[in-house]
Amino acid sequence: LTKYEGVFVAMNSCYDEFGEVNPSAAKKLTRFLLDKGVSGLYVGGSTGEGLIQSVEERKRMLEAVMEEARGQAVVIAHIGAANTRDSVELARHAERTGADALSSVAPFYYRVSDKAVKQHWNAMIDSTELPFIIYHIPSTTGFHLSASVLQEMKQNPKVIGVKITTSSTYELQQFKAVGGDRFVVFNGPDEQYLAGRMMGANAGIGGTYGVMPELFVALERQIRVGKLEEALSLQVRINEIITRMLELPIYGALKELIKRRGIDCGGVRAPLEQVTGEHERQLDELYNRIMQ
Ligand code: HMN
Repeated sequence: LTKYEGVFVAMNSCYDEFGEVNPSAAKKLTRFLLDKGVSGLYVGGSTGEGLIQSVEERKRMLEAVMEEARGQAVVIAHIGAANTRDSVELARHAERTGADALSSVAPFYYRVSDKAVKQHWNAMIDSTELPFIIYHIPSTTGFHLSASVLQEMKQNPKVIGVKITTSSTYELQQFKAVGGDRFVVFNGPDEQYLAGRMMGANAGIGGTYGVMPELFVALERQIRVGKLEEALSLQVRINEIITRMLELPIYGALKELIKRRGIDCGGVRAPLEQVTGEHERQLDELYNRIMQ
């Protein structure tokens, strides 16, 4: 197994009852995930609410994870922000804290040119010695990464991979073709982990892995030994769960399910939506399906 293969959990952030980052819960969640045998953690991404936290909070969250995970799992720090300056500060902090790699979405809110996007990413890349993983998620950033921009970015040997969150496994395969064998492609949508791996992804980064790490670790294992029918039936089982999760406010539901698994990471930060009492029955059903 090379360093960037298998299941990378897009980790939730943990808050206390006042909504402040809760390092001890974050360490517990880290321990829970590592004990399940995941390959690594992705901190501060979409699921991790990094984009709605202050720079200081993002640092605190990463520090807590590193304290627990150092030397035991690969940690990728998502440092994407709406402005380049914050991302550079987060990049330097991630390097000092011992993260293995950096990753960032494209600039969001303002629609900027390809040239500006490259400058944004290059500023982060140039600020440390760490490897860098592009995070392609056009549905939220509005920036669509083309094969030619990927090709240019890849000229820099520090750019080791791309995480692709679109439903096109054709696009995933095209990115793999641009990147070549040693370039790491991470599958984004958890619903198509198996499909992504078949089309060339080396690994996956996903938010729902965190509430059912056992199922994704088992799925990855079946893929690796070539038992594709078994892998498909696991993916189908996972998708029955995800489909039901998507009927709820997804990030709020993930936090509740983590609570049911024994770690209280608090709720989600506004404007993300909490689950409420009316969702109780659906959450119970989800929990039972996961634990079956
Ligand atoms: C992250 O940065 O949190 C994840 O890597 C993003 C990941 O691809 C998730 N996508 C979004 O949150 C938009 C998926 O895990 C997603 O939640 C899942 O496939 C359910 O649709």
